[in-house]
Amino acid sequence: MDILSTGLSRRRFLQASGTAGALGAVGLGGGALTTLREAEAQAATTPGETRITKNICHQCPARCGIDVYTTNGRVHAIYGTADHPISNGKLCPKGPLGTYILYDPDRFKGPMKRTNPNKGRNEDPGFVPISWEEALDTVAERLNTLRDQGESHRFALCYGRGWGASCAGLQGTFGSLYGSPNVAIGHSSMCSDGSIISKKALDGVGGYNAYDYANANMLLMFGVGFLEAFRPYNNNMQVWGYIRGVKVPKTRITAVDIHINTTLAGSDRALMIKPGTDGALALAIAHVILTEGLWERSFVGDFTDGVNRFKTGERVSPSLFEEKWVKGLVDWWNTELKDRTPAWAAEITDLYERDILATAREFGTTRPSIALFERGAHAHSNGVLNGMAIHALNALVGSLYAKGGLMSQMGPSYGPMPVDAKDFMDDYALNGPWKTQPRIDLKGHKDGYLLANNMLQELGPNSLAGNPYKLDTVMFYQTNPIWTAPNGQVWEEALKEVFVIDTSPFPGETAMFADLILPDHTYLERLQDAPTYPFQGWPMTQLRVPAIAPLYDTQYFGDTLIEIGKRIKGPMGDYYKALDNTENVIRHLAKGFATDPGDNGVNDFESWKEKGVWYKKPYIYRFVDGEFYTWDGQDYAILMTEEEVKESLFKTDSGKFELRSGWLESNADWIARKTGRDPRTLMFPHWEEPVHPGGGDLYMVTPKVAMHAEGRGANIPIAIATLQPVLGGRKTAYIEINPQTARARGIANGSRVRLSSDLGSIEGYCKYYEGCRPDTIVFPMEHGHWAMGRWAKDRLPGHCGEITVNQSDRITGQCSYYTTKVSIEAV
Ligand SMILES: Nc1nc2c(c(=O)[nH]1)N[C@H]1C(S)=C(S)[C@@H](COP(=O)(O)OP(=O)(O)OC[C@H]3O[C@@H](n4cnc5c(=O)[nH]c(N)nc54)[C@H](O)[C@@H]3O)O[C@H]1N2
Ligand SMILES: Nc1nc2c(c(=O)[nH]1)N[C@H]1C(S)=C(S)[C@@H](COP(=O)(O)OP(=O)(O)OC[C@H]3O[C@@H](n4cnc5c(=O)[nH]c(N)nc54)[C@H](O)[C@@H]3O)O[C@H]1N2
Ligand code: SF4
Ligand SMILES: [Mo]
Repeated sequence: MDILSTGLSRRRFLQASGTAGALGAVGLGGGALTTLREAEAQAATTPGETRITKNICHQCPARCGIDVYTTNGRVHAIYGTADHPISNGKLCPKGPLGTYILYDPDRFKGPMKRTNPNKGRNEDPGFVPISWEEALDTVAERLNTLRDQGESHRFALCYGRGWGASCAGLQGTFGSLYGSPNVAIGHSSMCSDGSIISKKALDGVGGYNAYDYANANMLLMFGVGFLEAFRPYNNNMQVWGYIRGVKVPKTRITAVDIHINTTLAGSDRALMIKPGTDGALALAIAHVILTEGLWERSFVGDFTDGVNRFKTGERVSPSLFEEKWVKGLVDWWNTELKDRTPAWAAEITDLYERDILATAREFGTTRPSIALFERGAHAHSNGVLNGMAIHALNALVGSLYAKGGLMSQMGPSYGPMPVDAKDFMDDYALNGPWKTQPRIDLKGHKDGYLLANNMLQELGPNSLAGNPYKLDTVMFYQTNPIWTAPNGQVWEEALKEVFVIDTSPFPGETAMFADLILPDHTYLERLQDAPTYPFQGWPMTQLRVPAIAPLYDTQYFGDTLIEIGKRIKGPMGDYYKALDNTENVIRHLAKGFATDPGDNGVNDFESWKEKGVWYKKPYIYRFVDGEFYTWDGQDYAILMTEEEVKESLFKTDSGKFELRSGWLESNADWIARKTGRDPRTLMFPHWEEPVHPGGGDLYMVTPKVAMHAEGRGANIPIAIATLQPVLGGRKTAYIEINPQTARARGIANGSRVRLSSDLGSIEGYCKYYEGCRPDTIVFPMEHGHWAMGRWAKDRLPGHCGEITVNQSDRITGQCSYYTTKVSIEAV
């Protein structure tokens, strides 16, 4: 299709080049305050004057604070905000590229409807511009009709990168007022739920951790792109410079991965593990820590007589060990750990026994030390078990809530919403037929994924199969599953038979299947709140302040949702009329700062706008010498009771770190049925062979690299050209292949190859790389678009998602992206 003809019709062009007044008149959805804001931004751009507005980079979840420079109505530079705790005046190489996103010539210029009823990769959607009024009325009419028919559950709202209370935060309320279990379904299971949920099994918290790297003396990383991706990427690089260059003693780092990336290259010890086997390594490390008596007694406890009875292969009587803040250590030893020697793990992981032993001794004897893991370790069929085994190491060395250890992230002191949704529930919302419907993705369902948070990757396949039912209307916010879900081809079929609404400003693959386009502002044009992703534990929240008035006839997604809400019949409509618009919501959130001003003086909406960030140090909880304390304003001096620890820190039934997971144990029947695991041992971190579907003979791993911006950066030519600085990928991204593997298949360095799995084939170019395991091929995603703009589409290599099998961890729901096996041949 011709993106330009659909994106910038003559009518849109006229609208776009109109005055601020015309924009205000066209943008019916925004409401009075939004128009005021637009006028304010416009007025500020007096000729010759440079205005700096605060914003948050949108390209990855690091959420770096940025200063946006606007002169003569044009944004021309983006720098890191100097007094922002994450960016500290610095950005990663992607940060300054935000102008390419704002001025992307392929952006949607306003709301549009599809005129071609056929959907497919080669079908031009035939988008024609419509007014916001018509667009919003169309959506509301569909939703009101579904509700009248008692079929409101057939409306789903899917989202990816939600930012805060004024966008993703509004969705859950929309679902409960309207009456759909499918509002909203997040992409967390396609992202990193494997991390959140495997930790929850042990500590009950259920969130990403915050880390005190600056005070740690050892980091043990499993499948973490610390210098490529791990959040917050920009700050990781800064802290790396400190802990490896300035700090005395230098923080020791062991990194475990399947290829030598920047992180491994910069570490003291690089362990090139067989994919999917990190759990075996972690179990062996735990074995050594116990047999050699290296555990932290002030956290774990000790044998009552102080004599260590953890001897390889020998059972221990639980009565001899007095546990402190852990539960189930001896049971874990007896059922699993006693035989998990380094020699055993060496066989499974393809690592040297001596390296495993040395890693274990170093980790066990260095305090404070942190074991961290992310998608490399948990995006496998056995991911929950790998994650649990790794997280358990933090308990063994007493790192939870310790100085130089890990914490959980605190939320900001937001004020309440303008009105309470509970006052606007009608009988349908409270008791309608939707209440008995399962979620389309079978999250929380015994036939699906009982314990998962979300299962977005199942939505397309389930709707297509009509199991549990077919969807009628699906709306997307910041997610593009036709391209980012595994085996997205199934989504293409599914979305052919559903009314699709996309809110993306960009012509992504999912947008090409849309019936309605309700384009969002880009991040430099919108007012939006964004609390931090886990960082250093203390609360922080940020604001995107529009740098300029919207270039086109777009509308912030949060306002689009409110405007749809206003058009739903009954009290729900009244709720959204009372909310009015997102600026009103954000102003109410900021009221919370009045009684809890930030360290930088932010105490209301205006000061938040000026500084861009509200934060409050220090983190208030700390583990010291066997007890937990809270901050009294001067020191960690207030001793916490066991009840308080249970309430705030270990949210398990026992209030302890459960090496024998009570949560898994209470679901043992279901887990045993669904996974075939032994009901007597499934509650412990234990070893299980990963399942590798796909039918090939090589593992395929598709990691993130520094210039990769999830599925959102592909239409920035400079980012794509520098995506692979080491391998030299310029117009392409090379598939890394070990020379030995390539030669055995007659594949020359740099040549064109075909990768195949049971799902099909894609082509690309490969490059010999000694730093890649011989049994594994690696290539970064972000390539292989067939839409998304002129620079993104129709270029090699093909898209790895097309040959990635949709297989998920049954407990965490984590999509096992790094588990498919493929074959490779020269073409
Ligand atoms: N630059 C950049 N940063 C980002 C993002 C981005 O798009 N670009 N996206 C953000 C998002 S949404 C996320 S979820 C995070 C993800 O952050 P990470 O999970 O840290 O990143 P990934 O690249 O998914 O995977 C990390 C590493 O796991 C390795 N790996 C694969 N299989 C295995 C295995 O079996 N064992 C081991 N030990 N390693 C393995 C990969 O080679 C890769 O180096 O990054 C965030 N940060
Ligand atoms: N093969 C493979 N696939 C993967 C991964 C992998 O490692 N390998 N990683 C996975 C991970 S960790 C993640 S998090 C997911 C991410 O996958 P998705 O949830 O699909 O997220 P994005 O790729 O960021 O897609 C964002 C969508 O939002 C649109 N968009 C961009 N900017 C804006 C905006 O300002 N407003 C609005 N409303 N929309 C916008 C884009 O056009 C695009 O359609 O991908 C997963 N897919
Ligand atoms: S680390 Fe992420 S948020 Fe920060 S500048 Fe880079 S892309 Fe933007
Ligand atoms: Mo992610």
